[in-house]
Amino acid sequence: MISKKIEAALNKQVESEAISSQIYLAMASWVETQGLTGTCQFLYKHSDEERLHMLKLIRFLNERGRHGIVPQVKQPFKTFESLSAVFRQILEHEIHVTQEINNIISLCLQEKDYTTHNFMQYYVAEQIEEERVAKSILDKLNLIGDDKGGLYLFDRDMQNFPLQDGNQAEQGTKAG
Ligand code: OFO
Repeated sequence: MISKKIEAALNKQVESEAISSQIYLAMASWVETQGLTGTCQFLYKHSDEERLHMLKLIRFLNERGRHGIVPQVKQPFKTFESLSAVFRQILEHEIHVTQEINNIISLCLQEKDYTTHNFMQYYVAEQIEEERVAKSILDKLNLIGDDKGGLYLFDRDMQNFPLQDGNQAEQGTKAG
């Protein structure tokens, strides 16, 4: 069984993943209203992926004799300044989430909880990937600037942007 301290930290992370899912969902919805049908697909899928991150934590807590709590989440932003602003916000958000994951990792070491430490490696790898993806998309948008033709092609490519396999997260603790 994991300690109360680790339980609290993981439940805080459950909340953070729920917030991430809502943020991506709000972005997807706004982007869709702007006619960017490829980019909205990417963001809807990413919202689902964040939900799976949350679910994986809940299942792990329950399997380890504790209780995963479904949090109340406040409403995210409804509108955004621009597509670049969306991805700037995503990058900042993911850097913040990486810090949260790192804090859990150091708590695991403090508590000598090597099982949770091992489980959390999935999140460490995810954060490297998410920061990389956000940064590379932002770089592309910076290159495109105000070029409408470039934006059209960007949006078309985003439809098939490869995201991490959602099934991996769906497998509960097995992938951890
Ligand atoms: Fe859950 O990875 Fe983003 O926030």
